[in-house]
Amino acid sequence: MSDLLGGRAGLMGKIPFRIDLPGVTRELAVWHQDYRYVRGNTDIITAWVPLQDTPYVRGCLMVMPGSQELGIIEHDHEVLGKRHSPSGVFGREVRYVEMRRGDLLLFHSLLLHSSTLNMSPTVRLSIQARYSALSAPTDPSMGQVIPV
Ligand SMILES: O=C(O)CCC(=O)C(=O)O
Repeated sequence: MSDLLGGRAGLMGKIPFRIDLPGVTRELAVWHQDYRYVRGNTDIITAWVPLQDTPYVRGCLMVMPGSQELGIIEHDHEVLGKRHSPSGVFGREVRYVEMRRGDLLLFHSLLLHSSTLNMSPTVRLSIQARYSALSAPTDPSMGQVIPV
């Protein structure tokens, strides 16, 4: 992590644990950059960890490779009542990131990504840990930053 962040790294104390029940859209994360929610600085890295095999039908993540190069994008569309996504980005390449239990997906806080619906008959569990350079500012809502 320190190599990726170019300095001593810290783990943010807020580590969400997601429980995505089959067919439930309530907590679906529409296309977004984590920076919109995590704030602090733009070089934060998310570690997305599925706790079971997560193929397409169980709601693997979708990403737009290279979209972190676009910088901070306005999330100008309201979706599902309370979430926001950017418009004007949907001409880009999209990849579905199917994962196995034990895999780890690391991505930059400006990378555009989205949930997909859990269409399997079983629950989808995941955690998202976030890392920042200790020297960079972080938002207090993400908790204390613990040196790693
Ligand atoms: O787990 C998901 O479906 C979405 C997670 C996400 O968008 C995130 O970790 O930033």
